Amino acid sequence: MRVFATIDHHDHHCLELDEGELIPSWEGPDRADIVDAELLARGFVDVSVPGPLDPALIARVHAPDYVEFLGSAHARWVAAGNVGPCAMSNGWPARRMRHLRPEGIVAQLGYYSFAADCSIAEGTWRAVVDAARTADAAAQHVAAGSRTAFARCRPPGHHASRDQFGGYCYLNNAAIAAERLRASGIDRVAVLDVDYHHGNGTQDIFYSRDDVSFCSIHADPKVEFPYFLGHADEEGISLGQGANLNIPLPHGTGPDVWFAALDEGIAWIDGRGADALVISLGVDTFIDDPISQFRLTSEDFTRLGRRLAEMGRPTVFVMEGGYATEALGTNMVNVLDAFAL
Ligand code: OKP
Ligand code: ZN
Repeated sequence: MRVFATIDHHDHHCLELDEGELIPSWEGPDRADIVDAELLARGFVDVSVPGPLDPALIARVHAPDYVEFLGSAHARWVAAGNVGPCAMSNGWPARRMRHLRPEGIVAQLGYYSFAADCSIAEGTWRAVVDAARTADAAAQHVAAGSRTAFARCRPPGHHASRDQFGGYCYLNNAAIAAERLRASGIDRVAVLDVDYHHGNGTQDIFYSRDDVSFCSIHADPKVEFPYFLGHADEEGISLGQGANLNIPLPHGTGPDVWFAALDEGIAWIDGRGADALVISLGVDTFIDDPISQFRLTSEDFTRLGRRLAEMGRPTVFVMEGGYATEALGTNMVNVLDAFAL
């Protein structure tokens, strides 16, 4: 299996507001290093550096003013005299307030984000660009006729919407991969999101379209981040009506219920008739994940890879979450290894 990766993510280490404290983010540079080490140890040596960023592709997924904001936010934060190392807001447009773009950097950080678990460090934009390039390259590889490819990227992307960051995500790597497949002439694409958290950004980006179907299996937003999207009655709108499937599950969900949900999602995708797949591959469904509440084992990730292979479709894997660092490499590569067989 071809792997696409860069190491230019190392200077992306942010602070997050967690349990009332500002802590180094759970989503740190070690995550990618751990996955890289495991890939190498298990013979995934077909590694490529992705090509340059394609602004036209990014513009199919994200608003131009948002992309411009992300690229300049940290420099503006410093220039405005803010002392903290990571740019973050302290106010957001809530119920009955107006969504007019304000002028200052702190206010704009609120305008362009939906959570305080995610800030912008000096090296964030460079890592974000590389993650997007990586997802694009993996999709191009599959569009050119390969059965599969893995985008080993960080930061993750599935919480990022057209114009808001949050949940450790800035540009939506999976959506970028899906758009590359579409732009390459693949008619029907399905994104299957198996990360523990709902892929609210991906859902939002494709919500009114029928050419990219979206299915997410995740912890119920009533009790889990991102809290405000991911319910079972969100089925898409206008042209996209019926092209969105959410399967929220309770805290404590184990393999029996989780794999039954996966079968339901796969049957739905089969019914939609997808020509290619993008997998938002988070392994934070793992029993020992420090911020999550499902109960999959490392062996279950092998089972997941096998089940995805049975779908028999060209498949782009895009790395999302997974925070149990001791097992992260094993869990992520178990999926890829089982798929590649
Ligand atoms: C990103 B991805 C921990 C709070 C964490 C945000 C989680 C973002 C997950 N106490 N809040 O979907 O893995
Ligand atoms: Zn997650």
